[in-house]
Amino acid sequence: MMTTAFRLRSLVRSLALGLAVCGGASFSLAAEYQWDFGGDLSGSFGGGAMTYADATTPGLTSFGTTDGSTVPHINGQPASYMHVPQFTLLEQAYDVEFPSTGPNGGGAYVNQYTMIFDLLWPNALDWSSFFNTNQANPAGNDGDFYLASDGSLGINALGYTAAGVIASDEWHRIAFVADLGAGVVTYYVDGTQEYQRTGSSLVDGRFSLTSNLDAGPDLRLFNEGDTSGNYTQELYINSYYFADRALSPGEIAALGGPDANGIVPEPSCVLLLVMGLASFLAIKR
Ligand SMILES: [Ca+2]
Ligand SMILES: [Ca+2]
Ligand SMILES: [Ca+2]
Repeated sequence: MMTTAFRLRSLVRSLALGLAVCGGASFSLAAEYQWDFGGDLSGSFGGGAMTYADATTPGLTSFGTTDGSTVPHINGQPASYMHVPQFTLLEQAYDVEFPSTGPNGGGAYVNQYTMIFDLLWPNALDWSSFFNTNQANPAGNDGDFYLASDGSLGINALGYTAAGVIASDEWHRIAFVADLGAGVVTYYVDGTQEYQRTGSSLVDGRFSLTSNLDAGPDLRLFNEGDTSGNYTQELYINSYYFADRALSPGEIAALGGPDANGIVPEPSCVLLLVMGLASFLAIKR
């Protein structure tokens, strides 16, 4: 028979372990958000809001499951996806809001973050914007990260990977990891670093995001405002992940390549806390 004091110590130890693993040495808990596109724009965890940016986008957007022929499975497994069209208007696309994310990284905006996309472009590769940090997407305001027609990834202001890191009609897991105050932005494909920008601080510049201190959405996905051509493309997305911290190379490597179950199957912190509680209850019995 366990004493009450022992039970409480066990509970505290379990919770402390969970918090330590979640937050690292600093115990600072980052917010994580994910969308897995099981039929609509609702999120899987994190409480973020993804919405249609205009009234025409819902009719251009569809949801489905890979069939292994028209749309390849992911590692042989059926995956739920959102089918995104090539847009024709600046107003189209998807707005994303991160309500638990405040300013970080030494500025007034979000300067430390990670975005991960499980994506497939079905057609011959051409310029395709991942996001515009200017969520209003005005004419003349470029996207801030692109697939280029040679299969490289990047943007002039940060630099590009080698050509051919992306192939058409293949699922890839693409990560954009920003620590803007440190001047470091790193791109990964399928867990492998393909490019890193280093240099002067980029704090509160074009790559920073608005936060929960700024009313409304903080990011626009898959459109851009360069009016010299159409730099959006038809694509399929299986999963989209955002964290308001810069994930380490080891964490990105551990997440690896695309997965039909999504980028992060469970929010790691909640899972660890649940495991801690479960072990406490097991001891209690
Ligand atoms: Ca921009
Ligand atoms: Ca906001
Ligand atoms: Ca999915």
